[in-house]
Amino acid sequence: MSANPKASERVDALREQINYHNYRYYVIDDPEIPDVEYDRLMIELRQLENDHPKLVIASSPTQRVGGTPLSAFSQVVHEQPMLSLGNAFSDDDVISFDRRNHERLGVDMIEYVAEAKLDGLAISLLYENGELVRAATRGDGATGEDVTHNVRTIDSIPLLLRGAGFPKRLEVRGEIFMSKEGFRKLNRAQNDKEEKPFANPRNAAAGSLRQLDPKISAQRPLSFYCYSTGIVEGGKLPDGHYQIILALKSWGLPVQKEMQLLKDINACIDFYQKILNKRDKLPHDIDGVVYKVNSISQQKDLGYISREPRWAIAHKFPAEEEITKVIDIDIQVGRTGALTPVARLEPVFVGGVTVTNATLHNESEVLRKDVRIGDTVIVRRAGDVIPEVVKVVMSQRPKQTNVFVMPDVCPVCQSSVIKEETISRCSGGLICDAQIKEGFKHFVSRQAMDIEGLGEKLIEQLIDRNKVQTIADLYHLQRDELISLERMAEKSADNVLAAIEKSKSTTLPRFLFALGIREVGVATARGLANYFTNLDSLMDADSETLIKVPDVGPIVAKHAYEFFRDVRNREVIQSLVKSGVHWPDIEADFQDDDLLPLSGEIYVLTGGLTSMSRDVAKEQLQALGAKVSGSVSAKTSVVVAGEKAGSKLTKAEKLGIAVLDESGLIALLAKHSK
Ligand code: D41
Repeated sequence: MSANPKASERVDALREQINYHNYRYYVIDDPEIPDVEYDRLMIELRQLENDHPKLVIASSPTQRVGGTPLSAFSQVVHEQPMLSLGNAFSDDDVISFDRRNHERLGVDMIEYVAEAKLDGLAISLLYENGELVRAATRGDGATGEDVTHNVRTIDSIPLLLRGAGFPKRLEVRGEIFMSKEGFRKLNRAQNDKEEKPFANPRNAAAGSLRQLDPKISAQRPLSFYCYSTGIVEGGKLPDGHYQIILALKSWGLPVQKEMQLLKDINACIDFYQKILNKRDKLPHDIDGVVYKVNSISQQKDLGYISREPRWAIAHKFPAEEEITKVIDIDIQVGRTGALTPVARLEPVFVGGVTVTNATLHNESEVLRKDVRIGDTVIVRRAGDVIPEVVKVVMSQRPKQTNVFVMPDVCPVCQSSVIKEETISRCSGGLICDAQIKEGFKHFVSRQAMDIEGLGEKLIEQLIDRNKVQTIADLYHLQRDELISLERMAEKSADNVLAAIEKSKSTTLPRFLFALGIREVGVATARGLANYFTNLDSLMDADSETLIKVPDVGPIVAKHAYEFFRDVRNREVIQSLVKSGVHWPDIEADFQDDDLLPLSGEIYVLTGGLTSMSRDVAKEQLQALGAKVSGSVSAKTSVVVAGEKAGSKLTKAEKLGIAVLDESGLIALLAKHSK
């Protein structure tokens, strides 16, 4: 008894359109309409449902966030147990898995599906007549918790399946996870609210799913990919895991991109390498690759053993976090005198390498984490990053331990230590051996003078035996002085001398970088070189002039200015030049694309500006080195949103991209228009 047939028709049409656009967005990753248009559809639907409450149904896209918070989760007994996965830790384990399958099946060829193993939580979604009726966690595999109210808030999970042909009762299984970006954003928000941050995306996803109040879950950036099925009644699925996944996708369920049908186990191992190489670049954490026998009849023949299917295995990646013990806490002195506490660890295999040290960053970090000698700690090494201590396992702390204290004198030269905010710095300067050694290492490094063969050990010997005092002395080294050193054959001595000779022919940016002026990295060195074009004008520049260099602020200007006022530094430079270190002249050139203040940034302009035309804004941004693009993507650095900014702004907010309003733009242009 629909009071208003017109409204009812429109409501149906809107729901259909919204579901269709969700599918385009979340499943096939090819949105057809801008976000504002989508928002308009949702607003219209909400309005109509408000005006005609009788038309509201549970599967309406407006009904994702349900009523009142629960007081507890109810239990769900899985009609079909949710199995777990056996693990393989090496190629050999994988090959044995394949051999066992061949033996049991008695076939020549076995096709596998390989898919990235998402690091989230396994979930079961039950669809009845195409409608999501229940979502449950895996729990112990036999019994889980009913989290329907929270799962409904995950936008990528369809409340209604698309099309026809799906079984009347269909249980879809998959993984709920949080993207790395979503995790960072959530933790920033936790931080702003002075609430405890989550340790990793997996914990954040778990915590979000276990909220009793769906309004909170709804604000958490959760995602979902499906990877298998459970109950299937009143319909049939294809005889192939891959084909089933494609069918699920056609019904509107999201499927990950990192999934392939492969002809044999060798192709699986290749796939593993490929995924391992892109692990860091993926938008979400994964902890391995899963291989599954594709044929469902072969899966049935292979069967299960102790709740693990014989037809599937997880090929694990090296763990990025491991547990080990802190043997000692050392203090390292850097080139600029900064003292860095470093944990000496019992060797542990993590992230694919054996780790014996992990940085503790600075005093306040050590105290915040309360790391002590003797502690058991979690160390993390992800990708190429330096290993770090994540946290202490407090329950394993031995009885007698001491709180870490930062020394008040430099452990190398005994000069006093000065605190600058979080950084403790040795005041020894040129009398501190550690700083001198680090300065030499920096001078010879690849991006600086690039002197090959002059390694750490050699530098230490040269300094300890007084063969060199300053970097300029490197250019006066004699062949017999080098040969007299430990482990220095004549041939290597000649190679080192040749490398030193070769380094004399350099460039001004390299030379400036090599000097090791505080805060002057490769890019700043290039900026200084291009601005002043020759060393003399730079050495004589005052702070006001230095600040005019793109990318140079008051701090860098101060460091550079002070560096060149120091007579000792001027002497070293003079001596280097006298020894023959030289570089070609630089032509004044401010157009070098890498040097401009907004180089490498991608701006998008949207909405109307009142103080200038969009074209002028575009020109000015380009003049500062920015690229100006017409569409927002994950690569966009900043969106400038004028009046009535629409879908681009919405998208920027969704992607967590920085947004500037008109006054922000004006301030930005003013700041760089020196
Ligand atoms: O990505 C995953 N985390 C993932 C987990 C996956 N891609 N496939 C999986 N397949 C299964 C079987 C073979 C049992 C259907 C799984 C899991 N299981 C699983 N996740 C947690 C326990 C088991």
